[in-house]
Amino acid sequence: MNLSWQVAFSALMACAWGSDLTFPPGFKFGAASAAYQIEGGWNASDKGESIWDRLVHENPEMIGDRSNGDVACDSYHLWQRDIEIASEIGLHFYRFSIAWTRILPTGFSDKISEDGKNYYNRLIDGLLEKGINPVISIYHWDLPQQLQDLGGWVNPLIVDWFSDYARVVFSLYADRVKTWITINEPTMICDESYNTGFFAPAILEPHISPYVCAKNVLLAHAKAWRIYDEEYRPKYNGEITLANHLIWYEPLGEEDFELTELVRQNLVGRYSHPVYSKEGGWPPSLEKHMEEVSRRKGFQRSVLPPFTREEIDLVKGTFDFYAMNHYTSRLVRKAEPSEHIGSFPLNGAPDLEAVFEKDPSWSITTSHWFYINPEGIRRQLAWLRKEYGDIKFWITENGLSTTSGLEDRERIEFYRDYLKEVLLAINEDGQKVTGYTAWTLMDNFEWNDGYNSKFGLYEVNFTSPMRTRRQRASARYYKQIIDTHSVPKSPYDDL
Ligand code: PNW
Repeated sequence: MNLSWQVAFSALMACAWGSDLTFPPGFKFGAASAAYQIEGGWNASDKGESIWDRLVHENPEMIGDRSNGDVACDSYHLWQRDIEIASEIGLHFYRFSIAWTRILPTGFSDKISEDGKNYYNRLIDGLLEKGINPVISIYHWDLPQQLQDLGGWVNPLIVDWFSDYARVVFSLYADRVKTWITINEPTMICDESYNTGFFAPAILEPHISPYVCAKNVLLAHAKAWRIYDEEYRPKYNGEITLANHLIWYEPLGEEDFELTELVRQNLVGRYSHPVYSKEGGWPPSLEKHMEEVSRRKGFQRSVLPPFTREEIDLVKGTFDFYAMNHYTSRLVRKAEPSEHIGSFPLNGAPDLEAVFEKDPSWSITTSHWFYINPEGIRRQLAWLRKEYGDIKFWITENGLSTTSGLEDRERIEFYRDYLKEVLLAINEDGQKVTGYTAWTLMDNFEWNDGYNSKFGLYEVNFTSPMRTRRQRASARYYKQIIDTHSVPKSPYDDL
């Protein structure tokens, strides 16, 4: 069968086994990765040290298998193979991140590394040669240690340090890269890290830092967006936004509706309202709540630092689309008096007196935090539209962790079920979802889980010096999704 016949036939089959399971014309599929998780070459050439280099070397006990990203998938050397597998799947785009310390070894823009610059030049050109669009995340958690020593994300000067770095990256690659993510998942940078102390920079300080960090991350994003908008968009006409990690929160009982809404404002709203709402600034309900909590705790001012009028205007509207990373859901209930409340955003929200639970119907995965609830992705999209209007969405991450094996039936079923919900959002709810990104192209260093949790469409053999990549059944299924522009039956559906 030639390709167009194959597409028509599969679309017909898709219609036959469910409602309309085809994606709208122009819908794009890709896969994602992040520099620290795949590159290795942690001190190759003049690369500087990042906060993840420091964490894994000084605190190996914080990583499940006591491993690190020193070599990881060795993409620093094996990038051609990465392009090859992206091309085997037929990806429309490949989302990867730039290691700040590979481009700017000191963290500052006084010195640009030739080797670092060339590494990403080769990767970008190689992808384009294969017809795969590069999508760049400028920051995916690997802050230069030197900047951390100066306070990192809680020092307001980081707004300039980050935007200087972003300008360097634009100046090097904006001629060829048309889609940009400034910062990946502020909630992991500001909440998960400071609330647990287990995420780089391994500092436990849950009272002040998450909120100061949130403000600085938003200002840094906004400044970088405006640099692109003013200096690069006129020439290259690309698109840029930040990527938010969204857990879908449902109320446990009817009495928990209002609390759940406040929890959503703390995760989604705190990083979205300042950017996507008409009025800008913090979500009003959260701002009011944090003022009360701060006063109750004895502070003279809110721990959620206010924006000035100028800052509100700087941040407001700094998006071209909404980039959503989504994996999992939680049920929310009010904490009992003196009940221990786990850390935000996964287990609870102490400042909101909320406890998070799992619905018994959600199955568990290899990652301790990850329960499967496909409906969550559609409900999350609906909530975002209710809050911020009819904006354009890209799913910039979604995928499943497993332990091992090439016949990964669970991953196929995960993609089938989550993509069906994305289709319902598009076809039934009329949402403008225009792209979907599988996390991840190949198994890689999964942060605190090390190499124990595998999210890859390709398996990587981490005991071989060649870091051999082998195709999983899910990679073939994802290729079929791309080729047919629909959600086909899983190969296991008839078993
Ligand atoms: C994302 N959670 O992180 C990151 O962008 C990736 O680097 C990471 O490998 C991937 O998802 C899988 O974990 C998340 O706790 C980390 O809900 C934690 C959560 C979600 C996403």
